[in-house]
Amino acid sequence: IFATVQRAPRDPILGLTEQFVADQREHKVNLGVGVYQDASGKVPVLECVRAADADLSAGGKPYGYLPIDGLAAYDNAVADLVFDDSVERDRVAVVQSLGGTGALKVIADFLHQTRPDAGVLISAPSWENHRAIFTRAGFEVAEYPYYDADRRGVDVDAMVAALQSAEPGTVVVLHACCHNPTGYDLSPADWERVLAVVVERDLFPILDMAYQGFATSLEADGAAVRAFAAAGINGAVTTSFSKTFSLYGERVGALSVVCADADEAGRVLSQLKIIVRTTYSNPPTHGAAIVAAVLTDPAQRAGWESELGGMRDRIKQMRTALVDGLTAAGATGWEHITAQNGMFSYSGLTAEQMIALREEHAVYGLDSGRLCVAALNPTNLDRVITAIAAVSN
Ligand code: PLP
Ligand code: TYF
Repeated sequence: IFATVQRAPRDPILGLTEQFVADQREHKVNLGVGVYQDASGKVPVLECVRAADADLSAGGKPYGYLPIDGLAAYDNAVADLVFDDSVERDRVAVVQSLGGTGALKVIADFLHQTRPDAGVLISAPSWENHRAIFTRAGFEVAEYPYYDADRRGVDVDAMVAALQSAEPGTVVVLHACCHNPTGYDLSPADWERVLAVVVERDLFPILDMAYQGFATSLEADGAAVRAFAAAGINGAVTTSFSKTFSLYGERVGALSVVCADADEAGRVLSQLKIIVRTTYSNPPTHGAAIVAAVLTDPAQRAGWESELGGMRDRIKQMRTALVDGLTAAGATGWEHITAQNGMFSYSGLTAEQMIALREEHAVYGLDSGRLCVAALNPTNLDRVITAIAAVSN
């Protein structure tokens, strides 16, 4: 029956990790996949997570099914974190999701059910899974201009012009902060322009928020989301706690859909629940229980903010150290690396140079030039500097 099934290409990012694992060279460095590692090269277990996990285990609660839309305490805590008081809670339909990816899948299916003819726009470039998820849900996916390689930044004029000419109802996927893959974010003034054109053209924004707190602070990184909500715009927010709680494999995320009023939110939630029920029935218990416990306990929440700040500061230190090291090695023109936010850096290296990094120096990054600077540490930094200096001279 499966004789005609063709072999699918590997995920470009996760496939690279497979290649990295198979590499026998001792000093190999993986700057491919977006996973934060601490100064000793380990994926951290946050103290707040360790404490909440211990409390949960000691409580000996059984692992029953959660409701279809997830743990109520979790959904409420997420709504508070994401929106604060920018919108009435009863206007927002929230479902716990399987990471940020799961939230994107649920909103993609829901939008395709309700507005199958809408177009979907993602940034050029974007996280590859954005295109894949919306294509698989049945949409035509196109791009709006975003990254300007010559100016090393965002071409916001071109972006706004593209949104200006989009059909009303077009779904626009925006990166709320820490753009993946480039690291270049919109400024507050840029966001105002984007918000204005979303209102004017009646577009449906999805703010994908996978890195809240990795750029500046929880508060500042969430400002665009709160501004959209406060402007009364119907839209969605997809939250991931994979990175911000270092809970990658627990699959903790949420979808929040901002509706016109409480009645509409109730109707939307009822449809989202059908999608969940027919896809995976209900979400897993443990990760969401941990996040809910931390977010709702003031001391634990303060502890989380401080640990999140620690991850953010360490990434910024590594960016600075990388630029300083490259400059000291005689390579010039790397300052853009410290102007970027989050875990990723569009280095500006060409595909050829990235292949040379991999083949000659065992330093793994994406062919697009994207490096995960959150995987740099004092031990691998010099190797990476030497390798980049070598391929860029
Ligand atoms: N959205 C963006 C922009 C991402 O970079 C990621 C990265 O993993 C996700 C969503 C998905 O996150 P998760 O691993 O929680 O599914
Ligand atoms: O961009 C990244 O590296 C992260 C991790 O299919 C990731 O977002 C990469 C690919 C993928 C799922 C997660």
